[in-house]
Amino acid sequence: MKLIIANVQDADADTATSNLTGKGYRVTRIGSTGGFLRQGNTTLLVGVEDHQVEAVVQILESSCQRRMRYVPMATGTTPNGMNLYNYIEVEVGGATIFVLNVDHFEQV
Ligand code: 2BA
Repeated sequence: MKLIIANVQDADADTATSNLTGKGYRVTRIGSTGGFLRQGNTTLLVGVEDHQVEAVVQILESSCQRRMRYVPMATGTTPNGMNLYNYIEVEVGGATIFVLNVDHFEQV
């Protein structure tokens, strides 16, 4: 058995969850925050049999889009103390996926 941990953008979380549960996969959603952008994203946990991993990855791939984000980087201050910003462009997503071996699974 495998545990798939997928970090997706909030904008894709509903679509990804619906597409997974619609195919019979069980999903846990956790609200999370990216360490770089410090913006909210969503972590999905999906427990599956080994042979189902590829299908889940394909669903995530088709459910999640790449998007550009513009991140303000402070570059200095004006004489009256206002911050000056440059914006850097960052491409985020579709999904960041980890597949872990599960040693033991049971529901009691
Ligand atoms: P964040 O850490 O907020 O990163 C958002 C996006 O910023 C990343 O998109 C990447 O394009 C960029 N980025 C991240 N760290 C960077 C750096 N040191 N320098 C330049 N650009 C950087 P994604 O790669 O698609 O990642 C989206 C989110 O997935 C991440 O949000 C984080 O929450 C998670 N993630 C990505 N890789 C991870 C990893 N190896 N371990 C744990 N979480 C990860």
